[in-house]
Amino acid sequence: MAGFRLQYPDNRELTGGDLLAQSLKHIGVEVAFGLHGGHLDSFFMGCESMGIRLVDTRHETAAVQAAEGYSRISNKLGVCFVTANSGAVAQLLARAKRPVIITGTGTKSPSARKNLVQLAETCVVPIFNTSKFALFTEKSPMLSRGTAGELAKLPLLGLPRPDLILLLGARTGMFLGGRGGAIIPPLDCALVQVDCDGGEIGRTLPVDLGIVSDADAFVTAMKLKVSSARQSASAVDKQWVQTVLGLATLALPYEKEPKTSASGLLHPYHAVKHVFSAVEPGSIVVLDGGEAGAWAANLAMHCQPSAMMTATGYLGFLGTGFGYSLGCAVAAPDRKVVNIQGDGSAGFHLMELDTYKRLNLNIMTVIVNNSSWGMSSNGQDLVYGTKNPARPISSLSSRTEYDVVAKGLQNAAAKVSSLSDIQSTVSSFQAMNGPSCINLIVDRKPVHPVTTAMVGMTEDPDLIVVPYYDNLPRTRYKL
Ligand SMILES: Cc1ncc(C[n+]2csc(CCOP(=O)(O)OP(=O)(O)O)c2C)c(N)n1
Ligand SMILES: [Mg+2]
Repeated sequence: MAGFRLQYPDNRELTGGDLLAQSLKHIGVEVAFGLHGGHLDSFFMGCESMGIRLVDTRHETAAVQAAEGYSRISNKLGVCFVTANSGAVAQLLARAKRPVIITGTGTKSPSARKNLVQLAETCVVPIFNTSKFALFTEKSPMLSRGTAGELAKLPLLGLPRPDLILLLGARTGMFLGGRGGAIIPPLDCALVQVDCDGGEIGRTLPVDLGIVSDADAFVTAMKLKVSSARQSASAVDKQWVQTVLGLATLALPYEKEPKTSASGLLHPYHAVKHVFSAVEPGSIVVLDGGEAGAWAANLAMHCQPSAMMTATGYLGFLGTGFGYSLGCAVAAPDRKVVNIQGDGSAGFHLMELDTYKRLNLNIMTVIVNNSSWGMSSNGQDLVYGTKNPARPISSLSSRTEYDVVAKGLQNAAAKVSSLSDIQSTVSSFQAMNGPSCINLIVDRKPVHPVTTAMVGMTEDPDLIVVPYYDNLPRTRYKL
């Protein structure tokens, strides 16, 4: 847009509303449709000064449609305005049949969580935490015991997917299934994103409504708005809500698979499940590693943790669980911390076991040891299959004795390779005060579905496969 000279009002200072109105005027806008909201007053004043006609409706939806109708007939830009955050969201919520709230680290203060739970209960909206940080301390029938990853089960089960997702301080990207659409449906689902960082809004997925706001302030404002909206429309499919809340406790198909492989190695699902069934309720679970963390994310609920966090961050950075666990143990000395590692990720910061011992922290490190960079080698299998048998740099030594290293660092430690020893070892380590480490020997197979989803293997010639991130559309150049 070419520059233009600003007009300064005679009787008041220039506001942001003037800037918007004058910019609209400059691109030829003559009419704008909408409904009053206090946040918009400076814009209205600007429109008055600019001679932009304001047409007020009785509902924002009509204003949106009016702007569209106006634009079609006049061939000019159709403009509508809606007031700040909660009004528009309340309307979306009131219409949604299958709404879901996904919270991230942006919603964590106890008062905000209380407001959020009340809001979810009023509107009958299930709350899912992202796996980046999930709190399970609140008691509410609307709170899922699993993380947002549970929503990926819906299409697999042939069940309808959400028609509205409200992201509250939860970044899109790897933890919400990337652009692949496994968690956030690409079609027929309105996406509302609330984030205090405007740069996050729409960063990787197009949003229908973006709101730059502190998530806690937003929830408080919404609570006031929503009760009246909800009374006038109770569109929510309550049976669907119960179904999604039950996803976390659905039996997984691995339950029926043999507990050991032909070569006698433990199935990672069964091994990790046995660990968690002996872990004390209320513990904090920290997830690291590749497949190791993915199996543990499915199974941690067996110990009713108070919190669960994925340490690897949005870029999947391995090894950070040692530091996260240390921070958790210092913050909550009365709770046990379970530090889930792969044998690969364990190598990054195993020396922190020394720190754990010096501070005598109650951290139990579980190294889910498949003698490989499992997610890497399983990914290579998925992409190269039999076409190329090479599996470069994806195996690790099966002779490395992590438990011996841990003992040298004065942690109680054991190597465990049979199911019958898992629960007794976990129980005895938890009963003592101080750090411990279990070298849990498991099989590299089966491949966890998270790996399959993240690798995103496809023969589609229009896509470039980028394992572990979003596939890219293939750009073709004319030579
Ligand atoms: C710092 C860092 N380096 C490399 C990777 C790439 N990477 C992702 S998963 C993975 C394998 C992890 O192996 P392990 O910790 O043993 O867990 P497993 O998948 O075998 O359970 C690797 C190397 C990464 N995510 N982070
Ligand atoms: Mg491994």
